Amino acid sequence: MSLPRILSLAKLEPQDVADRLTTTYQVIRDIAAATDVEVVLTTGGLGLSAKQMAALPALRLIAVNGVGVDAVDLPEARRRGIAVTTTPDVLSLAVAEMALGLALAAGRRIAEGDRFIRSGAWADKNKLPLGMSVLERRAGILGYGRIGRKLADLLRGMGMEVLYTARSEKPGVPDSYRPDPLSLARDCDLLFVTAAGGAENRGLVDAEILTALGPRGVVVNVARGPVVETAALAHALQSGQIAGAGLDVFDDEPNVPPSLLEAPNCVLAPHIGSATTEARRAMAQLVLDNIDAYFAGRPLPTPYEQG
Ligand code: 8YV
Repeated sequence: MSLPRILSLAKLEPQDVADRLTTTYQVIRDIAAATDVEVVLTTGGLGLSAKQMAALPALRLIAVNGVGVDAVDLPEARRRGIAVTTTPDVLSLAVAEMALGLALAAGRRIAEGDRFIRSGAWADKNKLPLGMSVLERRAGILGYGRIGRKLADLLRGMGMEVLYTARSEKPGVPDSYRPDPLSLARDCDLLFVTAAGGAENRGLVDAEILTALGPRGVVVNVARGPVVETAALAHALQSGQIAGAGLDVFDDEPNVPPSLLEAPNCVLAPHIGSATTEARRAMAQLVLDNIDAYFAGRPLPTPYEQG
């Protein structure tokens, strides 16, 4: 019996889970050769455009290896009745950990210190400027979803005061609510951006928010590049309006603009928030579970519910 055909725009990791995919399915990599496929595997970053969907007339399921669906044309998927699945929860700790790491790296000048040694500056008896205590500052979470809440748990566990903003106040949570990003930025020092990407949140962190954050402020973005206005952020870093930034996501990945490459105290990471063996294994397993369920006619384990 021939294996069911799927189109995969992404490679699953680690290898043993990737092998499970290729032994269970006939994996097509070229969209032009996939006009008959009912299932596409993609990533949060790659998504699937309406144009790509148009090339796939038999498409029934878009299985995203990630949680971001901003790159999937959801209205088109809904119009055609195509289901979308994601990999919620299993990557939250990894992304939260990355956010914490970026905050510590920026606040304690860890990446700068590494460059300082390698360039010979330390051996030449130079001094690195003082850093800031990260854990003694107030944290603000912009985007209080699964990842934002996991991060809040970590930060609170380390003794930090945590504030958050969301569309409405969440009953029974231990963190303090602020009704909008501006009041959050005014009242915190570390602004963690964990909000969803997409048109709704484009430019949510702009010049006004960065000014409100102030000269002790650090912005950490593990969400999507466009949620923070790049030009405003680069300007705020260059002019000392804020103290630093830690960025895992960018507008046009993998290209990072010179304005950020040259900005002082800006720690950069190549979109590796979920890139741990543990998280990627669990994500890949969930992708497989969703695809298996589709072909078996069972309910999808983690459908993305379109609001
Ligand atoms: C990865 C992500 O980019 O979950 C997301 O939305 O951005 C990341 O986990 C990717 O989707 C992993 O394949």
